[in-house]
Amino acid sequence: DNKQAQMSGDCPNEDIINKLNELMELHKVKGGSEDRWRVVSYSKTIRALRNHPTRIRSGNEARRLPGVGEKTAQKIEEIITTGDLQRIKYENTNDVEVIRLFQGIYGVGRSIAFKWYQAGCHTLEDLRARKGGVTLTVPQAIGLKYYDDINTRMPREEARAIFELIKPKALAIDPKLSVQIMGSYRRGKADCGDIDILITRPTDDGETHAGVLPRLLRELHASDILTEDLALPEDPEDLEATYRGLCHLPKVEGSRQRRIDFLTVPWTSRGAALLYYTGDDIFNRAIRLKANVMGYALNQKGLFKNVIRDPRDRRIKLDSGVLIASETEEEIFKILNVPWQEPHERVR
Ligand code: DCP
Ligand code: MG
Ligand code: MN
Repeated sequence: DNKQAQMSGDCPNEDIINKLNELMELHKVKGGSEDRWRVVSYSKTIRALRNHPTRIRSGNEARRLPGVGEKTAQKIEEIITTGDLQRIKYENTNDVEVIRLFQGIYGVGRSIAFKWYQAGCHTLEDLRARKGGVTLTVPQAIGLKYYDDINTRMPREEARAIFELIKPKALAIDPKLSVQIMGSYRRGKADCGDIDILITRPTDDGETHAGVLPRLLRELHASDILTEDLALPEDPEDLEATYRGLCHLPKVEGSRQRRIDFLTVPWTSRGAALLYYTGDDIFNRAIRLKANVMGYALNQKGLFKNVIRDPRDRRIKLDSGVLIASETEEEIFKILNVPWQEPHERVR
């Protein structure tokens, strides 16, 4: 079926999708208002092409797909007949390349990348020389220093090996902790961009995991597993805290620096947290949207009803509503009427 075709990459229109995707990515980097609606338009076309079971043979045929306009149909015609899309070369100017390169630095978004470009930095070496008097925050400087490592995905075996060093150290602090690896690893991916670790603890004995994270971080630094801090928890005593940093396999010659995220949550919100941090991000967007359509709101803390949003800006909550589910993933799926999906099925 289509899903199968999508996963195995033998979609009959894969070459067209790839070219349109390349163009879409360029517009994403540019990020102007025109670019943004182009991104929306190309993503619709790509979705339509993915769902189309047969090979598209002409621009006219493409024009009949849902959401495909005249200009996009012309581009598809060009890809079919020439195997290429000239617009990609036209959009792929030097600034786009450089801004994309800079966005690979931890903590750098489009606007900072653009600012540095304007200041005259066009390569990572320029940034290292602080050309044009640019300034980097401490985390950005670490991101620049380990640019290659951070932008290289690790084999899942390495994520597991690092996790297996960390988990016993956490359990040594408190054997009742729940310590789980999430993100792409939990989805079963063969490679991981980072290691995402969720920590929580049942409270039936009146205890909590308060204070565990700072202790664990200290021990991981002492044992040369953690190498750099990128973002420390705001309030380390809080049950809900996040940490971002770099780690590596200690005592392994030439082991690469890897990104690691820790997240602690109250025991009661573990299901919602697990759901959110398992992803993937597109799955999360879809399930959040489903919740919204049903009049609920879903986030990493739980599923809520009676949320009142500002009609002028739907992102603003006037009333945070009433919590209806957060302890297990299963109950959240159930209330949302979404058939259970194993983590490895939760992919775009
Ligand atoms: N997440 C999300 N939206 C974001 C960022 C993250 O919903 N903008 C959720 C879904 C992700 C999870 O958090 O799966 C972990 O985030 P990561 O950035 O670590 O992404 P993954 O682990 O899925 O992929 P990667 O292998 O690239 O780390
Ligand atoms: Mg991850
Ligand atoms: Mn992560």
